Amino acid sequence: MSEVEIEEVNESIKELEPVDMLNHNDAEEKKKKKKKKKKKNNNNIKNIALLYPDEKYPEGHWMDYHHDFNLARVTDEEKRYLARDKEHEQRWNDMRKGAEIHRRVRKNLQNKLSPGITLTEVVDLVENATRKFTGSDINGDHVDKPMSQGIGFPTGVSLNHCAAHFTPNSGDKTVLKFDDVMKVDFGVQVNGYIIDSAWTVTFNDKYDNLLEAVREATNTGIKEAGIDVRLTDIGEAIQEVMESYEVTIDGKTYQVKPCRNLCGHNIAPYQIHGGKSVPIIKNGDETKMEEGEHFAIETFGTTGRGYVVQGGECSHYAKNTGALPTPNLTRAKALLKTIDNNFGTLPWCRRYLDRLGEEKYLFALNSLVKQGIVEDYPPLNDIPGSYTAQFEHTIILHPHKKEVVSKGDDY
Ligand SMILES: [Co+2]
Repeated sequence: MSEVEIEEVNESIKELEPVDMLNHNDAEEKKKKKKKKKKKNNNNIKNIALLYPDEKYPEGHWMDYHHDFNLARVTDEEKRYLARDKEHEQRWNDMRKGAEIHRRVRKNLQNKLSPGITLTEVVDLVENATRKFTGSDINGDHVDKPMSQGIGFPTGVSLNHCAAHFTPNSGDKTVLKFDDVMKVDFGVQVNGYIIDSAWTVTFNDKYDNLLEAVREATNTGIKEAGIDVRLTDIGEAIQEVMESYEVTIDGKTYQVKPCRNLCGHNIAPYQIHGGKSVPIIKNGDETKMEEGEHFAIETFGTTGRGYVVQGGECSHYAKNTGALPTPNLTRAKALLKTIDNNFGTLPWCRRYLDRLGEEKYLFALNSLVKQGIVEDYPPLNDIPGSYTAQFEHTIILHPHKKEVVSKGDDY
């Protein structure tokens, strides 16, 4: 599909769809003219490899380790560490590519967000742009190398008391409202290396302090992260910052609480949760971060009780790893084949199955879940009436420094 890039916030959505469907020559002409103008804009949506012909992608934001036990890494043996880091250059470049795509996708979205947009339109903007930038727009996959790059996981657009794991299923008509607090959490993967980054969208400034609390809490987690740092210590630092904020919304004052059962995590190839959890409270976990690992540092703050529970219609799923049983049903076997071919162990949502032409699959899907072959990830909610916010970045623990690879000028 030819792409249209329209910057104007209000007209963009309404203008985009009808024009695309018209066959009239004058409409086509106008479109072409518009496109020509946009070609000069560096925010064009096309395969990102065309914008970086040498395939070298920009580095993220570099930060020194600040703990004493890391100091040797920036002085004495830096050269040796750097040599070791070089061995992973391809991996870092893949991640930087994913991060650059993430920044461009979210910038494009941010220009088009306003009350009245539907959540389906929001996720389509994110996912179609991701497909374009990664060059995986044919059936969501590379023709020759399936799953080599593309969407890392379903686009979360969780509202208000829903903290995470909401994405619309097909037919969802939810409209974004002026008073909503929306967490946009999406992923880009290149050769299985996933960039996981999120921010919170609001239109009403009454939430500003809540967002500030969570932004600062996430930045604290990033600052504290380092080789040999204990996970509980990161959680403790995050919690302290988060709870130091008070917010007043509609005349009621709240101390911001972390959602204590939500965590950041390390990321393994094609696996969004690599096995380590980065708590956002002091939880006593003395596991340490290690050199060469890459982590999603994310924090959630809330005006509610600070604990989320599953609820609402499920959209997110992922195949489990390890030894798995054979599906009982023939239909489930076929569905699993679709899952294996298109997602492997990457998370996905029902819309992606619909897009692949799968129909009437819920019974089979539920049986895969019951057998433990596929894991379901229902929406996670704090108490009704509460507001939750999230910020998240992906960081790389290089031997000598850390790199906040998904950092942008927006957050
Ligand atoms: Co994450």
